[in-house]
Amino acid sequence: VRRPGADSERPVDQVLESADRQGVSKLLASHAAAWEKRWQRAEVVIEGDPDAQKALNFALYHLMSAGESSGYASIGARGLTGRGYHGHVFWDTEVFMLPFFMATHPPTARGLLNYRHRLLPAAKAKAASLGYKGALFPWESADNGEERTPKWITVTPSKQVPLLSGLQEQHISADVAWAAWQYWRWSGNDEFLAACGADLIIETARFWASRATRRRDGRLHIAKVIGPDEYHQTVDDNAFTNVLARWNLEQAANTVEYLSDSEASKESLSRLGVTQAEVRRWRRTASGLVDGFDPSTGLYEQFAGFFRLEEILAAKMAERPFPADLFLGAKRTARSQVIKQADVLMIAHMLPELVPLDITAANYRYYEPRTSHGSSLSPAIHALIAARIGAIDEANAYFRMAAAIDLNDEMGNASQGIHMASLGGLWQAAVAGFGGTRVHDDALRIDPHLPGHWTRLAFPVLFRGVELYVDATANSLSVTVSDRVKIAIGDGPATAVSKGRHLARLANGAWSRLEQVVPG
Ligand code: IFM
Repeated sequence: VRRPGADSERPVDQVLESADRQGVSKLLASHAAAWEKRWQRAEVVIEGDPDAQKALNFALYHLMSAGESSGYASIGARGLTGRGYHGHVFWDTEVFMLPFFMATHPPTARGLLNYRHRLLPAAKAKAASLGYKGALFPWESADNGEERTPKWITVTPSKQVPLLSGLQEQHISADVAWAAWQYWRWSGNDEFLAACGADLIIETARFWASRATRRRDGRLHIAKVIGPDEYHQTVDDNAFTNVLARWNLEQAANTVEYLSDSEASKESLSRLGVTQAEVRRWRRTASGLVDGFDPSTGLYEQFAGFFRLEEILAAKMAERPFPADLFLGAKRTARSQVIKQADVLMIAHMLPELVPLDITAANYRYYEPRTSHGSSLSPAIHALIAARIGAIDEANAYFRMAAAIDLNDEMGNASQGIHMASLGGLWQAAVAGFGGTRVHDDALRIDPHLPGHWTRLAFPVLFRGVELYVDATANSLSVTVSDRVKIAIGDGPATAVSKGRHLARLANGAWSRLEQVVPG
């Protein structure tokens, strides 16, 4: 696909001539100035832990290098650094990397979402080819949005096994919808919702509405999927998939209601052909979907039948991370409770408002020892969740594990390129985990929990067009804001603060109110 008006359409010699005219020192100076500007809007400062600082610098450098805002390209699983996965785009981009861009460089986040929006026709064609409505994004996406997951994987020269992710890892559709919704919440940009976000959220909801089937128990089920944990395939009612699908359906209905209130946005609803009957169906489907949650234990069952599998604890098998399927064999692994990566915990990560802290902690305690971290996507999410539930030493150990994936070639495959999702996850572990930032309604909540040896954690974020600089120590929190914005500290209420610097202190485990110390 050619990007209209892009440099790639200008003859190469014209581009070179223009570069030549400017000369090396001018080009270098503008390059350095551009980097300086981006770095200032993103740099995470960690004092007291040079290794963590290095890991964040490494992550930010690669994230910024790989992202661009045209909407014609996205970011492959290995960024621009290697041939692994042939440059294909996975949920890694929307769930692991995009949050970094939303908070530091919204045009890139918007470009990544525009890429999915541009490829909606192919996602609709994929859903239709399987007999469903709406949009099913490809598990592995490239330039034209067709499914690029290989159908077979070669294990030995004489042995090939089918690769089912392209058919079954359907949570990708909800992941894209989640990213669109997150972008809207962070930016508050209604134009985006009307022009792009609504299409992504509604077409994916249409897929789930046609995908769920009613069984004799009267409930709705989603059969034959692969959740984030790829060791278990062709499973029914993966909790992550079902909860995200339910959330996707509800957000589609909420989006329609929100847009119906504004004359300007009604056009997008008529473009999408949404009817009130359809909205009612989304809500009915959402409330009929099973989710595997047992209120008596607080646990989500990862999928139907998971609790009956052989109980093998990855934590007792070997030092993690390790590929459990290579140790146990794929078949035995599939019959066991050993999992590859955060799966149920991804619900708590992506939808924290639906999973209270005690439930998050119960699921962390259950699934963490069963997780081998055979995927690079897993350790950073464990760092983030552990930080959120106050298990700071574990969070710190997981942060280090995530940092080592590329800097120590922990998985032994860095020659195929670096692991972009893990790098986006590291930023999230620092800013959303230890920094405790997340959107809460129309406010930004900040609830820092620093590892004992971190003497300072500071970072900028952009929320609803307002620049914030968060600067935390073990017992103080300074927030400088460029304009009026709503903030909540710890578990306190949201309050609007005006331009300037504000300070809160932690005493006896509770944050004081934010006091303005420097007016704007
Ligand atoms: O998207 C991931 C998946 O979750 C685990 N296997 C590798 C993919 C690409 O990074």
